[in-house]
Amino acid sequence: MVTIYGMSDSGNCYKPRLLMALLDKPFKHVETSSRDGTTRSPAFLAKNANGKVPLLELEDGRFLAESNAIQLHLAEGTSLLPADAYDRALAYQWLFFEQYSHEPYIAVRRALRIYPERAAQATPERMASLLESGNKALGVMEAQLTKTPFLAGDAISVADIALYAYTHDAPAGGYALGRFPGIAAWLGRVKAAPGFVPIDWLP
Ligand SMILES: N[C@@H](CCC(=O)N[C@@H](CS)C(=O)NCC(=O)O)C(=O)O
Repeated sequence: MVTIYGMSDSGNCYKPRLLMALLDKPFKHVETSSRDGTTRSPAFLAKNANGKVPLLELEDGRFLAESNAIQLHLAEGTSLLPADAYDRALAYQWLFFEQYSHEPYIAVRRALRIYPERAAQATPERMASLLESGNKALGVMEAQLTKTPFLAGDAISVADIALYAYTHDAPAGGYALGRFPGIAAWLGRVKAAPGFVPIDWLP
C-alpha cells in the first residue's frame, strides 16, 4: 500500500486523498504538518528536500513530491487521466494553470485568513492583490465551465481534482463564488462523483 504524508486541512494534500478515494484504492495517511515544524524536521527533509507536503511513498520506498505529479502517477492507466494525447495535454494545461495562476492566490489568501500565525502577513495591499488575481483565475475557470461539464472535457479528471482542492473552499479566502454560476454547478458535479470525499476525510 502507498503512503501519503500530508496535512489534513491543506488543499494540496487533499488532491491525492480525493484521487485515491475516487479510484477506490487504499492508502496510508501520515499526518505531517507545516504548522508544527514537522515538514522542516531532518527526518522529513531526508524524504523530501523541499520540505513540503503532500509526499507520496511508494511500496518500494521511493518518494514523489508535488501534488500534481503525485496525481499523474497515481492516475496512470485510469479514467482520471485521458488516454488521448491532446485530451491528456489539456488536463496538464489545467494542472499547470492551478499551480501558477490559481493556487498562489486562492490558497494563499485562504491561509492568510484562517491561520492565526499568518495574520501579520495579511497586509491590505497584499489581500487586495490576491483577491484580484484569484478572481481572474476563477474567471478563467468559469469561461471553460460554461462550455464543458468538467475542465478537460466531458469527464472528471486530475484537472478537476487539482482545481476543486482550493476552489471549493475559496469563500474561506474571501472569494464570492456566487459570481461564478458555472463554477458553482461544477463543484456540485465533482461532489456527486462516485467515491467523493470531503477535505477532512482521512482513511
Ligand atoms: N507545489 C506544491 C506545494 C506544496 C505546499 O506548498 N505544501 C505546503 C502545505 S499546503 C507545505 O508543505 N508547506 C510547508 C512549508 O512551506 O514549510 C504542491 O503542489 O505539492
